Amino acid sequence: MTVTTRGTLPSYLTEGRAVFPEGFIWGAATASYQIEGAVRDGGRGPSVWDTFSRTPGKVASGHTGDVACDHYHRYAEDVRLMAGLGLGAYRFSISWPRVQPDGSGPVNTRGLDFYDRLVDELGDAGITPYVTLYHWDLPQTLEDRGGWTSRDTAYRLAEYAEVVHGRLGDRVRNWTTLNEPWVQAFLGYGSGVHAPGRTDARSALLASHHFVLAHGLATQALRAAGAQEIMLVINSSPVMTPEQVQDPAAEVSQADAEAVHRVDCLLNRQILDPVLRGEYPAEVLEIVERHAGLGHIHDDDLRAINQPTDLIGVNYYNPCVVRSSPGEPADSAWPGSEGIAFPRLEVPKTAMGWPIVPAGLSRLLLRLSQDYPEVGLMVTENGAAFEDVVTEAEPGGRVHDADRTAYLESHLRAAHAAVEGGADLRGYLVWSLLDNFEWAEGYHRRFGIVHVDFATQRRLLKDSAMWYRGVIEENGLA
Ligand code: IFM
Repeated sequence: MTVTTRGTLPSYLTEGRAVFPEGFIWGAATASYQIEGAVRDGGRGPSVWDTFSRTPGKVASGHTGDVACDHYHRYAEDVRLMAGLGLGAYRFSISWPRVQPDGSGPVNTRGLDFYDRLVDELGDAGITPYVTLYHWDLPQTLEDRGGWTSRDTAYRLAEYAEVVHGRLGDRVRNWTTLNEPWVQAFLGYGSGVHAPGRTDARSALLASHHFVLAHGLATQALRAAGAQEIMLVINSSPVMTPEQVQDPAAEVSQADAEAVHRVDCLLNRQILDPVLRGEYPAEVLEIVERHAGLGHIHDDDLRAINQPTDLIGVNYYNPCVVRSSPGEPADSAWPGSEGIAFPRLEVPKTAMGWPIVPAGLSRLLLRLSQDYPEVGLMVTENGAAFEDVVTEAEPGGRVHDADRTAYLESHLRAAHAAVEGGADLRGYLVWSLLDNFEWAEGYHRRFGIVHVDFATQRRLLKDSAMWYRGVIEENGLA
C-alpha cells in the first residue's frame, strides 16, 4: 500500500534547502535482540525477550530473536554496508546477557570479544560507535529476582556499565545508559505487551523509578571510569489534542489542557525531571503515591539520579494525542490517566498504524531545548515501517520505498526547522539500518533502510538507503 503524505504537509516540510550545521552527525541505529540472533552462541545467557517470545501468544506468529538478522555472524558485512552508505555514526546496543549471562557476577569474555571486534571494524571503517548499554534485553536471572521492580537491578546495571566500559572505553566516546525507559517500564510491567509481560500499575511505577536510578548510578560509574559523553535515550513525544495537531495555535478547553499536562508529566517529565532537574513533578508523585506508595523512593535517590548528562537522545515517531474524557478508565500503560482518552488521528499512518506528523518533531525538539537548555539533543531514532515490496525483476532486486523516503525527508526538514529555531540538535540517526525483530510484531514490520530477506539473510539497499546516502553527502537536503 502506498501512503502519500506530501499533499497533506505544509511546504516547509516538503520543499527547499535544509542543510545542517557543520559537524552534524548522520547515522543509523539498531538494538542487540532485534538484529544479533545467535542467542545460544558464545556463552550468552537467556534474556527476558527470549522467554517472552517463546511464550505462546505474546509475539506475532511466534517469532523470536533466535536468528534475527544473524548480525552476530555477519557484522563485518553490515559494517561494510554502513560504510557504503557513508554513515558517520552507528548506534547499537550491547546484549547484557552476552556479557554477564546472569546479569551480575561472572563476566563472559567471549561476549565482550564480539563487541570488541565490532568496535574495531567500525573504527577501521571510520564510523563512530554510539553504544547503548541497555535496550530491553534484561538477563532472565535478574527478572527472576524481581527485574526492574527490584532496586538491586539498578545497581547491577551500574556494575555492568563499568564492565563494558572497561573493555570498550578506549575506543568508545559516547555511552547511552538506557533506551526508552518509559516503554520498558509501562509496556513491560504495565500493559504487558512487551517483556517481561507483567500487568500491574504498581510494578510499572516501581520500574520507572528504578530505571532513572539506574541511569544515575551507571552515569556515576561511567564517569568514574573516564567516559566522555553520556546520553539517555527516551521515547519522547509532544502531547497534543487532535485540534493542536491540525493547528498548533488551536484553542484548548481547560479540561483538555489538564489532560495534555498530565500525560506530558507521565510520558516526558516522569523521566526527564528527575534526571535533569533532580525532582519529580508533583502530579507524578501524587499518582505514584496512589498506586505504589513512595517507600521505594529513598532519601538520596534524586541526588543520585540527577547526574550531569551530556545529551538526551530523542526517539520520535509520532505525537501522543489525548483529550479529556470524563469517566474513561486508566489505560493499563498509563497509570493515572483516568478521564483521558487517546483518540486516533485522521491522518496518513505507517504500517504500525502510527500517525505521520513531522511537525511534531520540530515542536518536541524546540520544547526540550527550551525547558532543558543545559543538555544537547540528538535524534537517536526516527523512521517508519511500511509494506515493502521487493521487485526481483530489476537486476539484483529493488525496493522502491517512496513512502519511507517521504517520511524521512519530512522529518529531516522538521528537525532542520527546529535547528533554525535554536534547538541544540547534534545529529540524526535513522531507525533502522536493517529490517529486524520488531518486538511484539515479530518480523511483520519492516523499519530498515536495508531490506533483509530473513530466509536467506540477503541484504538489499532500499531506495531510501540510497536517498539517505545522498543526504549524508550533502549534509542535508541541498
Ligand atoms: O524497534 C523499536 C526500537 O527498539 C525502540 N524504539 C521504537 C522502535 C520502533 O518500534
